Amino acid sequence: MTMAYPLAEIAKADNDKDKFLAVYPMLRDEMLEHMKENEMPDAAIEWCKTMMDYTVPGGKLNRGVTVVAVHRTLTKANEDRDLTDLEVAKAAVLGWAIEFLQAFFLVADDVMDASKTRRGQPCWYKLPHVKNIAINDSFLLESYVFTMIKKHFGKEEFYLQLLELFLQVIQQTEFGQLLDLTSQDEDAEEIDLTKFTLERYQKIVKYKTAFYTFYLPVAIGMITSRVTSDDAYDLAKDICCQMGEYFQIQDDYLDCYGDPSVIGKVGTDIQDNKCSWLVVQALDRVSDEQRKILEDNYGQWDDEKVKKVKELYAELDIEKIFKDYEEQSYKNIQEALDKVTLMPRDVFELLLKKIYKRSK
Ligand code: DMA
Ligand code: MG
Ligand code: MG
Ligand code: MG
Repeated sequence: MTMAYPLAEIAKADNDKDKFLAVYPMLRDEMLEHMKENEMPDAAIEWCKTMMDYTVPGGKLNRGVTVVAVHRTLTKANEDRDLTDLEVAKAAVLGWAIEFLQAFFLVADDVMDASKTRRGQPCWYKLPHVKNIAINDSFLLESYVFTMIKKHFGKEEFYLQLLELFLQVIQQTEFGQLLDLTSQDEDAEEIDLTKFTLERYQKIVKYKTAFYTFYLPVAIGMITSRVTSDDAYDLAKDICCQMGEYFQIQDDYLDCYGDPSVIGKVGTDIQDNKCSWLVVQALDRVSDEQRKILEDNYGQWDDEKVKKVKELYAELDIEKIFKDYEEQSYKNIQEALDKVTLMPRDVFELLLKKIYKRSK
């Protein structure tokens, strides 16, 4: 069964984020109701309620809110009108589908990356009563995505298009996570720095981040706004991949230089032996002795060794290299947007504004 959309709350809220948030309790309760219909006992339902509240709504919600914003921008451009509260509610359901998807990826990502905190609290798998159950919880979060899409969009003519988009983006993200997790041989005695190339880096981030973070919310907004031109989707993909690369480079920068109390997580990329943008840039500039420092200290859970890597980054002025990159990348994306005629530029501009010089 589906519940009533919280239209009064949506009408009352004066910004998209609050309108978006108003839809969460309905969706969560629908998922719990769905479990009841599947003979799940109260304790299982209670577990999932706690799990969803812990892992789903506590982030920046940029991806989810973007679905509403894109749908609004395209409706304004095509029909010269604002969205009704019902249209906002339905777009918000798809926005939440992305946020549930993101929670699925992050719960699993934190296990795989051995992270400690996320969104200012211990990672879900870190809770003593959760541990490995988090793996199944991540699968459940993914399954809810499809339950909510079917409930709310199962009768739309674009239902199959939506499903295929989600399935494709999930697979792309998992391909990216595969590359991210296998960029070093776990059993090797020494690390192989020759594997940390810019080409490899670009492929990892396009797949693990760009598709689900940028292309997915934009493409959903396009589908719900009945955009049918393949060229428009290709163009959106191209620009979203550029923005996604920029966004993940910021994430890698913040992993090392961000304030944990602001980003809500403690960095682990150096310890995890990640093919981070920072190490790729460092390798481009090191002397033979400096390269040796990286070989001896990168990829180990040892605070002294992490410190040595960070000292090397400071010597190479990686922070400045990032700041220059950030300016250049922003300019490049602006130039790409100048050429956009197939779609209203605002669709992408609003995404870019949200991430430029972000500190979290
Ligand atoms: C994020 O990579 C990608 C996915 C698909 C979750 P990451 O491990 O750098 O993310 P975070 O820094 O948030 O752990
Ligand atoms: Mg991670
Ligand atoms: Mg990761
Ligand atoms: Mg990261």
